Amino acid sequence: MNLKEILDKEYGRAVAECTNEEIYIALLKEVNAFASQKGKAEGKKKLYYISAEFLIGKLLSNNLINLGLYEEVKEQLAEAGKEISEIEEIENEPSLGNGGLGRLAACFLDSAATLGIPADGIGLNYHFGLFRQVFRNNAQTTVPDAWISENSWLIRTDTVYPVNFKGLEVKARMYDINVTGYDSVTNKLHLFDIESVDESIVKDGIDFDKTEIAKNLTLFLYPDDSDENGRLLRIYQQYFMVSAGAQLILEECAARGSNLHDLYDYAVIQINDTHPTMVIPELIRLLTERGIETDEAIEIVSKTCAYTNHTILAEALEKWKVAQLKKVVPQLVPVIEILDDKVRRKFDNPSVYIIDKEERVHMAHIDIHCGFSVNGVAWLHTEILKNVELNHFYKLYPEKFNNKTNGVTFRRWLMHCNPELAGFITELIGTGWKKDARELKKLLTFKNDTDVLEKLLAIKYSKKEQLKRYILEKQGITLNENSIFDIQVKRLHEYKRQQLNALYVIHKYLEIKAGKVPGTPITVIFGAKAAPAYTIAQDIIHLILCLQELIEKDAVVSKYLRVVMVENYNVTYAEKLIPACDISEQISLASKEASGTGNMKFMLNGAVTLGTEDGANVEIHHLVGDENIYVFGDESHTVVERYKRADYCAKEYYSGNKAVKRAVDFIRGKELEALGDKKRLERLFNELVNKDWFMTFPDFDSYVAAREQAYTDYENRLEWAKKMLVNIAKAGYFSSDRTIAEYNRDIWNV
Ligand code: 26Q
Repeated sequence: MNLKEILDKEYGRAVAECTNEEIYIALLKEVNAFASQKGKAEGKKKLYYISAEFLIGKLLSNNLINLGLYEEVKEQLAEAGKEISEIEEIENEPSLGNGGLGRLAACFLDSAATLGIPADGIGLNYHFGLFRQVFRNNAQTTVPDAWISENSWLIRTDTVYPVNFKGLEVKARMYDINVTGYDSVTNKLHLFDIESVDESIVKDGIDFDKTEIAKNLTLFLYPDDSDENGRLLRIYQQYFMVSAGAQLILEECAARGSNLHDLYDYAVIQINDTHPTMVIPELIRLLTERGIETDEAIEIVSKTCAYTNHTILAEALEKWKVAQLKKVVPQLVPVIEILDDKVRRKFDNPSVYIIDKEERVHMAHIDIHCGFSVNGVAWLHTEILKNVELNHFYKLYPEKFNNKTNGVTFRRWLMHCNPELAGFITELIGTGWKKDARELKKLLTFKNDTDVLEKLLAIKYSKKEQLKRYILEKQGITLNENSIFDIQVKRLHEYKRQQLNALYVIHKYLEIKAGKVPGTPITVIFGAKAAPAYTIAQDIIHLILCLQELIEKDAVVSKYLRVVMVENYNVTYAEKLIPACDISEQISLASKEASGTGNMKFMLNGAVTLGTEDGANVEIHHLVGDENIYVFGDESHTVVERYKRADYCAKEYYSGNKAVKRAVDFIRGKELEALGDKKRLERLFNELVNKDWFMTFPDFDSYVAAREQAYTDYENRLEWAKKMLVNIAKAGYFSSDRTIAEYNRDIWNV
């Protein structure tokens, strides 16, 4: 790519004379043209990955890397005195996802394109995505996060489908984003939108009139669903996505030669959690409309659809009232009733019915009965689904259940975010790992090579310096690059237990006050958005921000311990934080985190995990061995049994454990009251002492012990570097290329 020529043609100016924005726009056009030239993966059968979330992150560097253009563009920019990072700054990050599930969908598209699999994504073009988080008075506030501009990666297409709601017909227009594979083909992400969206109805943060569907349908991802109109809006969004998606799939398959009776030979639809479940009744409806008998239509669809479960939290399992569906999509209700009727005739176990006795539709039950595959996202998660949560279904359909341990794309999560480490790995073992991540194992031969270990430490240090510069610029906070970076970044949820991390911070603060200072200073970094209606999550953010301020103002303690909560944690922030991390906090209550994918990204970048035996941490532990991970806390069977017995009493632990009591009491002590909101802090205190639903107290002692051990071990720099090296070397298993190859082998067969 000749940047000079491109800019000369576009603007008649030299590279150095162009603004960053002009360069960005020219690159965007050029990259899209390049991507199209690559051609798409072709074949009779195609995978459609349908998801309410695609957390794709910025695309410029990602696409340049995948198209093999990154180095030359970077060099040409440097010749003109420009840094590619300045050009990256121009791009808005589309926040079309909440967290793990959405980011996984983006990694999967990257890997499918890389492996040359015909695979497109189907989703929604939310204008504001998820909210942008702003801290005010030590609390989270929310504002719309507009990302679409003339110069986004969206390509408007001429494809339009009608979508019918009760009393309202709208048009779904398809927008495409190119999905570049690494040294491979270009697939598509199809995002549907309606023309009549009106961004001006958003007032006062992220509030808007939830009843004006034609104006608000694609404004936000998961608008506050704490009121009835919000819940209905979610149904509108889901149906809009699946109806347009189903029409696209039928049209494309017919064009490839399907007579629709053989749809499953032309399409496989992976349903990403239950949010797109309505695609099943919608496809059945569309097939019968096209003259296929209902029974056959059900069979065709059941051979086409596969379902991935991402959570075992009861409250996240979607159930819609029949009455709600009737208000929005009455045409689907008879189809769902037929499906339910079939289930009732076949099985006399109410726990597997689709419609329960309270007239609620269990979306996951539709997926399990009417799909040919049900998969969990990590070994432990799938075991829990089979043996506990979905055991009734497992007994009916053991052959449908399978595990697909998650993975992440190494293009974004190593080559892009940590070129220093990627380059060093290539120096040591060649380039083969980029196409076959298992080759990272070759690094193990350098386990006792002091030069290699020292270089690893030097790279980590430089990534800490870079993060320091970034946070200083963004938030005006100065980190100590010589401290231990101990990081927990992920959505805020009680089961993820940021509150346990915060209790440790209090504990450490009090220990330092008492004169027990750590050998190396510690920087505890948090990043998390909380759902606006999730009160306790907001309270936990408040606690963390108050602790940040308290310690900041304490001249003595702040020499040894600092807390920093980064604002508006997103993919771009993750790309800066993860390479700079020493200790990766993965401390969910065992059995609750389906997999986690941050854990994999940290490991790949040479952080050592401090975690519970939960989700994919179990597999990380197995791969790296006891020496190279810090594991603590009760195991999942203990937790599951404790829930079953329903005899957990937080107060007993609180009264019986001095360290727990001291840390918890601090939440409503005078130091924090002076900085924070008494009501919030009291509420959090009471929640912990009287409920502690995610059982932080039983794990507190072992957590403190494991964390102290990690800090002690950190002092021996070469031994620590060995742990880093083993983590990097063993991370190959967590490449999403491996995950996608398994999906294709066991489920998709495209
Ligand atoms: C449901 C009902 C009403 C409103 C919102 C929702 C809702 C929204 C988003 C439910 C779930 C989600 C997102 C779930 C999610 O991100 N799960 C994560 O998926 C990752 C990829 O498999 C796993 O690694 C994580 O462990 C899991 O938490």
